[in-house]
Amino acid sequence: MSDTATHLGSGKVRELYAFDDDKLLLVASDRISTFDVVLPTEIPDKGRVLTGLSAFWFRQTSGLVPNHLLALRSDGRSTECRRLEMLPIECVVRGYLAGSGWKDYVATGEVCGHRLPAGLVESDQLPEPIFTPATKAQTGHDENIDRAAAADLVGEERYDEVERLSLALYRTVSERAAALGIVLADTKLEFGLDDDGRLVLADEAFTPDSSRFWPADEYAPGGPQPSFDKQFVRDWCLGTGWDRTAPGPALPPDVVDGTRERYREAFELLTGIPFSRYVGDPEIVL
Ligand code: Q0N
Repeated sequence: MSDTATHLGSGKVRELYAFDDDKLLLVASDRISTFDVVLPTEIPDKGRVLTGLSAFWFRQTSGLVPNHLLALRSDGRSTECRRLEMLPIECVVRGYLAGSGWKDYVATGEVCGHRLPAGLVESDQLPEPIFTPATKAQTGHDENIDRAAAADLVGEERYDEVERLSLALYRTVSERAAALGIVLADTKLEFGLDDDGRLVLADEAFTPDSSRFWPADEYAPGGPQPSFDKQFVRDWCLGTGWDRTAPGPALPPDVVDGTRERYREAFELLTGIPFSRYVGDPEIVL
C-alpha cells in the first residue's frame, strides 16, 4: 500500500496519507511542538503514546458516537481510518478557563457567545462545560466563533448535534480522568460525515496534543497550570532565553527522558495498561 499512498497533508507532528478512495492512514511522529514551534529533537514513544491513547478513547466512547478508526497497525503509531467529509469547524469543549478561552473572557466577559460569571480567574473551573467552536485556520491560529457563525458553516441541526455529542464526550472522559487525579481542562474534537451523512468522530481524541491535561494535585486557579506532558520542555526552552520563534532549541537528554517518561505515565494512568504491553500488542487498547 505504501507505494501507492498519496500524501494528503501534514499537521505539525502528524502525517495523513490516502491509500484508496475511502481509507486513510494517520501516522503520529515523535515530533513535539511548544509555543507553536516544532523542536529539532524528538521524544521517543510520543507518537505511540498519542496513537494508543486516542484509540483507547475511541473504543471507550464508541457507544456515544461512531469514530473513524478502522485498524491500529502493529507499529503502534499508525491508524487506518475511514475517509470522511470533514466539518469545517473545530469542536472545542472547555470545563476550565485557559488559553484563548481565558483571553476572550478577560477581553469581553464571554467565550464564543457564552456569557460567564464575573470575577473568574485564570484556570477556574466553569459552572458547567461549554461548547466553544473555532474555525480551522490553514495558517496561524484558529479563531473562536459563536453559535451563529458556526451554524452558518455547518447548519443549525448539525451544530446542535456536534454540541450535544462534544459535551457528552467531554463529560465521559473528564469524569474518568478526574477519578485518576487528572483534570481534563479542555479538548478539541473533529467530526466528519460518512457517505450516509452520519456524524463520525475523527482525527485524534483526548490526547495531550488535543487537550489540556493538568495534574489535579497541583491544580491552583489564579494563573496558568503546569501541563502534564510538556511542562519540562516549556520550562527548559524558556530557561535558555529562547524568544519563542523558529527554530526552537535542541533538547538535552535529561529533558527528552523526563518528557518521554511523562508521556508514558499519562498513557498508563489513563488507560490502566502498562505501556510495554501496548508496544508488544497495540490492539490491547481496543
Ligand atoms: C482529515 N484533517 C485535519 C492529520 C490530521 N477521517 C478523515 N477523513 C478525511 N479527512 C480527514 C480525516 C481525519 N482525521 C483530518 N485533515 C483531513 C487534521 N489532520 C492534520 C494532519 O495530520
